[in-house]
Amino acid sequence: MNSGALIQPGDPTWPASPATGGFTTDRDWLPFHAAPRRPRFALPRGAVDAHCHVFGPGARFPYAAERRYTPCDAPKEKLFGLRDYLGFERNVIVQATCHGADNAALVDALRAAGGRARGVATVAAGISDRELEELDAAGVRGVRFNFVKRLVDTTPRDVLLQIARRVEPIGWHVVIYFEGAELAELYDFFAALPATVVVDHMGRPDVTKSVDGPEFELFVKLMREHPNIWSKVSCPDRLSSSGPPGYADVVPFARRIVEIFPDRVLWGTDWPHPNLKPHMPDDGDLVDFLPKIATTAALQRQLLVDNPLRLYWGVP
Ligand code: 0GY
Repeated sequence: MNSGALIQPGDPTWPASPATGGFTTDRDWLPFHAAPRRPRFALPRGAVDAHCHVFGPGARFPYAAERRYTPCDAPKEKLFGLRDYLGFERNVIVQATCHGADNAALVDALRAAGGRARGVATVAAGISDRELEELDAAGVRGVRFNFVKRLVDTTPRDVLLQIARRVEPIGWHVVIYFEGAELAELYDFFAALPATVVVDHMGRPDVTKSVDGPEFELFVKLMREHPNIWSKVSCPDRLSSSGPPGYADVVPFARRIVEIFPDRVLWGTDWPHPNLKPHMPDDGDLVDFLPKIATTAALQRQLLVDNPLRLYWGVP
C-alpha cells in the first residue's frame, strides 16, 4: 500500500462512517474519535501498536452472521493512517468477533502492510494445514480464544486445546480474552496451554478493587508461575472508573505488571475501540498513558519495541 492511500486524522474522510454492504451499525455504537490529538509522549523508534482491529468495510468484507455487534466500518487505510499519526511503526491486528472465523479483512490488511503488520486470527478446529500455512504466509502469528460471554458462544475446552496443539509447532501463540472474575475458574486451563499465551488487557481486572487484593494477585500468580504467559497492559479506557484523560485508577495495575514482567508485556491502542460505553477515548490520551505505566526509557523500549518485535517478527 503506498502512503497516498492512507487516511489520517485531520483528513475529511477520517471520521467513522456507518457499516456498508447493507449492514446497519448498532444504534448505540460509539464511533472512533473523530479528531484525536497528537500525543505529547514521543514513542520510541520502532514502536508497535500490538492490539488493534480492522472492521470491514462491510461491502467488501461482510460481518459474520453470528456476530454480537455491528460496528462502524474501520478499514485498514485508517488504521495505518492512525499508526503514522500517533508515531507507531507497526501494528498487530487482532481478529475481532464481528468477523467470526472469516479472517479475510485481517489478511487483506496484513498483505497491504508491506511487512509492517502481523495478525492474530480466529480459527475453527477443522482448519486445514494449507489454510494455516496461508495465514502464516500473510503474517498471522497467533490465534485468539475468547471467553467473554457477551462477545461469543462458548467453545469447548478440548476443541481449544486441539487448536492450540495445532498452532504451537508452527511457532504461533494463543491470545486469551476473559473477564477478571472468571480467572479462578479458567486458571487450570490457561496454565495447561502448550504455547506462548498472551492475555488481553491484563485479564480485565476490576480496578475498583485493590491492586494487591486476591483477584489481581491471582493474575500475577498466573504470570509468575508460568513464564510462557504474557500480558497486554492495554485498554485503560475499558477498565477505568475514574475515566479520561488520565485513567488514573488503571495505572497501578498496569505499572505493577510492567515492572514485575518487563520482558513479557505488550501494549496496543485497541483502535477502533469496539463496544465502548459511555465514552470514546482520544487515542492521543491513550499514548500519553504509556509513560505512567512504563516509567523509564528502558521499560518503554521493552514494552513497545523489543517484546513485540521478538514475539511477532522473530527479532532476537
Ligand atoms: C477488544 C475488546 C472487545 C471486543 C473484541 O473481538 C472483539 O469483538 O475484542 C470488547 O468488546 O471488549 O479487545 O477489542
